[in-house]
Amino acid sequence: TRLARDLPDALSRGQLRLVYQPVVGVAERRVLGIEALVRWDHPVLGEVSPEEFVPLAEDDGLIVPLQRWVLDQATAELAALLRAGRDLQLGVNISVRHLQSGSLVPDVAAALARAGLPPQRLMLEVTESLFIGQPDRADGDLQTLHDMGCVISLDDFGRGYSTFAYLARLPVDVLKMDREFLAGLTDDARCAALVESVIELGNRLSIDVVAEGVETPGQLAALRDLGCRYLQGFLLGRPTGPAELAAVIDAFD
Ligand code: G
Ligand code: G
Ligand code: MN
Ligand code: NA
Repeated sequence: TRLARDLPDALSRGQLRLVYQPVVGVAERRVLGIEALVRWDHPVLGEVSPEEFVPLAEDDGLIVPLQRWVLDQATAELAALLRAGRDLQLGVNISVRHLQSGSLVPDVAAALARAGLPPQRLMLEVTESLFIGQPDRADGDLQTLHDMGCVISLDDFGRGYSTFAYLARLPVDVLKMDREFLAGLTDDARCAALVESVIELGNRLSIDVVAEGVETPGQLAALRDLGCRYLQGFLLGRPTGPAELAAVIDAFD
């Protein structure tokens, strides 16, 4: 396909960029973190979603250089925000292929060193679907990253399966509750009970829970009432380029 053909040059031609979506603390009433989301501005096709090109990169052996670029770019942009006086954590989505390649640990260490960031500033977002199958070296590398001080989050929690087994097996600090949970939150008691259970699970395991996909004031109020402390979604802030990000962050203060 055209996308697969053009992808190898996208990096070298500077066609990739990052946007950032805020994560808001309910008690803190401010932006505590930002999640980096990659975009490809294709010269002919326009903006291409990572849902389309990340799988292509994974099949074509391009995912490691792509993820390295994401790590380097995002840590550099976070360092600039910290220098400008903001206090934030950075979330980066990780590909299991990068983890399995064995180079994620040195690539993360290099990005942090280059940007002059402590590992505690970096949250690595892994998707549970990545771990379907036998425990392997990826588990060990994730543990190493956790031991280094990086924050590990389980992304899209609840969408796949065997989620509880991952919690037993992996060093998870943060659960990002899949936005599917919010669909019926305000009008379906069973849905509210499910969300409450995930928050309770996090409390019992000392794992922070972030609700993803918060779109309405009603959802926000319901989540707050259920004790959810961290929120992300279009209501709190859309993914934004680095130029406008500081204004988005400051608008909460
Ligand atoms: O930002 P958007 O909603 O278009 O993201 C679509 C999907 O792409 C999400 O599942 C998101 O986690 C994933 N994604 C966004 N940025 C990255 C990235 O830098 N690396 C990887 N591996 N996935 C990403
Ligand atoms: O899989 P992951 O959680 O990384 O996916 C992030 C994607 O979710 C981003 O591409 C972002 O555009 C999308 N997203 C973020 N907030 C919302 C929201 O409130 N509603 C919907 N539908 N999508 C969202
Ligand atoms: Mn994510
Ligand atoms: Na998610």
